[in-house]
Amino acid sequence: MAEMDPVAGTAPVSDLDPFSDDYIRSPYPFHQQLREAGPVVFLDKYKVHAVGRYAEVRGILEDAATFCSGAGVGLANFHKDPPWRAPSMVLETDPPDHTRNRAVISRAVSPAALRALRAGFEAEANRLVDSLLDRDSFDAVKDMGEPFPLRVFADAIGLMEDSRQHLIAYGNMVFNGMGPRNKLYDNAMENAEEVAGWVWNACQRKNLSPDGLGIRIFDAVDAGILTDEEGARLVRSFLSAGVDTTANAIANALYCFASNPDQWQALRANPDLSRAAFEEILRFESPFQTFFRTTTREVELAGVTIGADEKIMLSLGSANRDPRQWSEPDRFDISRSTAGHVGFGAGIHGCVGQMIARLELEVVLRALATRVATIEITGEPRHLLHNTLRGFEYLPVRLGS
Ligand code: OVM
Repeated sequence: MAEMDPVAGTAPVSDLDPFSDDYIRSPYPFHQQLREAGPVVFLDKYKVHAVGRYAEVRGILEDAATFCSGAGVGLANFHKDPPWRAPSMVLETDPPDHTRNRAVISRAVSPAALRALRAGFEAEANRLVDSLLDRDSFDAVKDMGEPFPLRVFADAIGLMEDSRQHLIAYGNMVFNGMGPRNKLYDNAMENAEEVAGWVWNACQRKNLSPDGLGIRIFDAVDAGILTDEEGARLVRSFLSAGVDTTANAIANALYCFASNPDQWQALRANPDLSRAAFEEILRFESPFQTFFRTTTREVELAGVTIGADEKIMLSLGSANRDPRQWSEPDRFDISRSTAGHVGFGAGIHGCVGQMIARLELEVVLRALATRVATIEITGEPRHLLHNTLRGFEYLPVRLGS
């Protein structure tokens, strides 16, 4: 226990560092320490509170009036430190603006719009898996996780073709930018101007295909609900949130199945479990590990008083493996009930693109389950060192027919 800090209040003070290399590479033992230290702890290194138990994580996500997003959902408090980019109009806003803006996105990703995408997503998943099948070895990240959303998701949005690789760099900026100003933050921002410039250009109405989802945002501009700049900034949310997340989910999926061959055989035997399997992948290896909220007033949480305008770190990855909520949480089991996992968040900010993510992962898992007998890791994987996302930098695998 470190010395009492005035901001800590009565919370146990912890020297855990969720942004250290050790923690990032292997977070689960640290999650356990976080949960065992108490329902609310104070991270001495960053001077913020943190929650790792399911009940408090979920409770905070569902109380957006007390735990707001408008001051940013990373470590930085926008009230004190101005953000590196114009704030997101959904992620980093509160009602009533959030409600209005989210409705515009929801309309663009309607069930009918998504139904129209399925056949194309399936064809690309089948083509990709066929091209990788029986290769000696390939990189699940660079050869599968990244190319799939860069093709199908970017096409669905109606994005221009050239230089789409910038989306990976941009996702890195957005998600590493939610952490402290460490080396991961600085490395991600290295090429910030060029990458953010490309993305901003890609979000403009004149550069979006007339038959994609992105241009639908501009219907709200035509209706006088948003300005042109706001329309582009909402399209930017698609590009920020929709690529790195699914890219990491695909690599994490291959890792989960390669290291649990019995579960792979269960999916092969019943490919209709693909959708359920994705939920278990999200619970077990959540691409989205941490999020912050900011208190709108002094609040008492699980007996700890937290001051107004203070940041709280929510460990989604830890909540998804809290033994208070899940039986045998460290077992990957595609037949378990995953209802209530927080891999997509929860409450008013719950992932607005989750049906697109589910569609992408379902077709990928189905393409694999109907073609691939064995998934093997063929070399030493390297976990991604990243302030927010969990995934791989390098994951060599072989798919056997
Ligand atoms: C956004 C945004 C960025 C990153 C993540 C996200 C998970 C949204 O720009 O709105 O949602």
